[in-house]
Amino acid sequence: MLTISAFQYVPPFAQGVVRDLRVRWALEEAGLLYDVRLIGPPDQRSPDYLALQPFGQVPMLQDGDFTMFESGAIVLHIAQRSGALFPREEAGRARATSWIFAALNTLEVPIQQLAAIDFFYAEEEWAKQRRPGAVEDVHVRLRQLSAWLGERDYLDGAFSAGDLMMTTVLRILRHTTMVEAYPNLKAYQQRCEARPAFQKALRDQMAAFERG
Ligand SMILES: N[C@@H](CCC(=O)N[C@@H](CS)C(=O)NCC(=O)O)C(=O)O
Repeated sequence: MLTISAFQYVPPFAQGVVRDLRVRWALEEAGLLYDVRLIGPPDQRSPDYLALQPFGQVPMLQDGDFTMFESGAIVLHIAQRSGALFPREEAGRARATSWIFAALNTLEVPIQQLAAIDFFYAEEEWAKQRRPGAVEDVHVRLRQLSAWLGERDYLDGAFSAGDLMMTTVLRILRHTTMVEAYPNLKAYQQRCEARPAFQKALRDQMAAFERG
């Protein structure tokens, strides 16, 4: 049995980008059924939850008798287990793994820094001064990603866990028009988000917030 953790509620700016979305999407692509453990701030601090996710964050995954944390590790685990998100041949799997890490490490870091400025520190003087540099840092990576993607539909051959992860990272910029500056990236994001598995994952995350 698979169980993931997700938040009972987050403010509107975070709805549809909370990182359990990646895991839900991967599970949907893999055709794996799962339960959801909805948590709130008291759970995040509880010894019980901290034993499963040392940082009190979502998501975590319980897979039978073991538990995992970190969305990248969880998506990789699901991809390895199902085959639905990874190519069959070793070289393709290695490249898809590179794209998962590129999304998390090379793209998400500057994107998250910009998001933190915009959502948490916008009124601070230091944030106003830092923002143009943070925007440029993101553009550097978006330009490079756009150049790599070119006319391709996906980052490396068929849709893979690397595309899944990259799409969820690009979504963090949805409060800006930065992705729109690269028409091939925007089309790529839309192509990936049009997948029924993504749509189901998004609906399911949002449904929890609607229930409150
Ligand atoms: N690197 C972690 C980050 C997880 C993360 O930042 N989760 C957020 C929700 S999207 C969270 O739980 N935030 C609450 C907190 O950090 O206390 C991962 O990818 O799983």
